[in-house]
Amino acid sequence: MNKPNFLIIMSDEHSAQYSSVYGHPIIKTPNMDKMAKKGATFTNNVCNSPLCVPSRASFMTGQYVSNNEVWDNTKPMPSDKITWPYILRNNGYEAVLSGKMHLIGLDNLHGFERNLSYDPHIDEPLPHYSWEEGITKASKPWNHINEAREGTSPMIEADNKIEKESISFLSDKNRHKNPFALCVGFIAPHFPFIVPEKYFNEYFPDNIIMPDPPPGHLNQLSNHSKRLREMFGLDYNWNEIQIRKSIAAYYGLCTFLDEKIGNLINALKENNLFDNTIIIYTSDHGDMLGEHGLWRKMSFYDQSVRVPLQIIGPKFISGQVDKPVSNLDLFPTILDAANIDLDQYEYDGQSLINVLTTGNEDSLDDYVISEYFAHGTENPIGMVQKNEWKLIYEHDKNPKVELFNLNKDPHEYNNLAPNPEHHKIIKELSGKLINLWGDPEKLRKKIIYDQNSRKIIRKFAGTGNFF
Ligand SMILES: [Ca+2]
Repeated sequence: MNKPNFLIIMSDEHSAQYSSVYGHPIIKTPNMDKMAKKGATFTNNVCNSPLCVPSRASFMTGQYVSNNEVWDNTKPMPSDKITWPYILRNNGYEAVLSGKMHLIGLDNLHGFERNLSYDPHIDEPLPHYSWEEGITKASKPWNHINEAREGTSPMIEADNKIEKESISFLSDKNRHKNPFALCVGFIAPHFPFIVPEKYFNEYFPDNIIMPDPPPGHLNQLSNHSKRLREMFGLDYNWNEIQIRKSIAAYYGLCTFLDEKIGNLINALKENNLFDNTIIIYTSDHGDMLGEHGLWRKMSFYDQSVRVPLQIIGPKFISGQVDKPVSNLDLFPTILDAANIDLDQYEYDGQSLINVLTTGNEDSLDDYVISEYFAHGTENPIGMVQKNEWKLIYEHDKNPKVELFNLNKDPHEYNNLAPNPEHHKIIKELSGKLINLWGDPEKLRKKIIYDQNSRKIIRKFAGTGNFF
């Protein structure tokens, strides 16, 4: 008995580096700093796909995108996929969602009993893309930069509601018979770049870091980055004030989010739940915030793919874990923490419980994989990170490869792949990806078939009716 409760917080679009606990010199996230004192901070945690729906499907199932086949933002996850909320419920837990999980289609819950608030992103059916249509060039610049300002938005209101209903749940004294798992999905710091004045004024106009790529860098970007710039209208010379407003609003949204995390943790304490609750904070992917000429995500640069992972538990260590891990590790970690036998389930991740209880990283895998099969590419792309090495591999007749040494080149400006000296590490890391994918060309064809099938289905079912 004595099963722990879970408070699992997943924000939207929060890069690890945009918080004080991960070393940002300006952004104030004092509650994340407090979490770091109480628990474990994973310094190299990545999402399994730098895009909402596939990243979240991997988090829910513990499977790589290439295994669960939730490729992109218009791909519903089949309702018969086993998820950690279903397994917790099958073991006596109450498992509820408050806010965003963005699993589209007819089933938005995938194991959660109910949504205490709502997911504002579910109501916006997203455009469907097919690789066979090629890369379309945006006809105008990305709109969110010109709209950046202080104020409020439906997304701020959604986060306030998500927080309020989560605190009501934690404060409900009638409900504490069974252990619970409350998963809170905040929208912040996802654009629109609009945040109430007190958060905005903390950073605008001068308390920000402007993107400052080295001369010539934007001309040397990878094909993938160039395509993203063209397709989403990111290759535009905005005026500096609007860029400052966008960055200040994002920083402000990080502080706004941090306050809400602090309020949820206080609610646990006030209701005598803190000592028997495991708290997990992560995000589905990050935001480029103008670095490398990019905004939004969809990229394997640090800003887009590395996300926070902080875990507090009654028997867990406090301190840093530096080996790379990924969000699909949370599936076995949550189940393991609830003393559920993992052997009966199929998942790709690894339980983090050993490192959380002993601090010993030796038993962790030494590499992580993240994948991208959605809009803005025409081929499967994957990332493999091991120690200081990050490989980005785009399948093609002649595969396009980038290799970065994250210790010597933390900003990822210097692609080492053309240097023959690195042939061995490139072979080793790309081998891990090919081993997962099998035949990459077959994978590409499978994805295109699925995209084209959904194109026909959407034509007749109507946009947003099924997906
Ligand atoms: Ca997202």
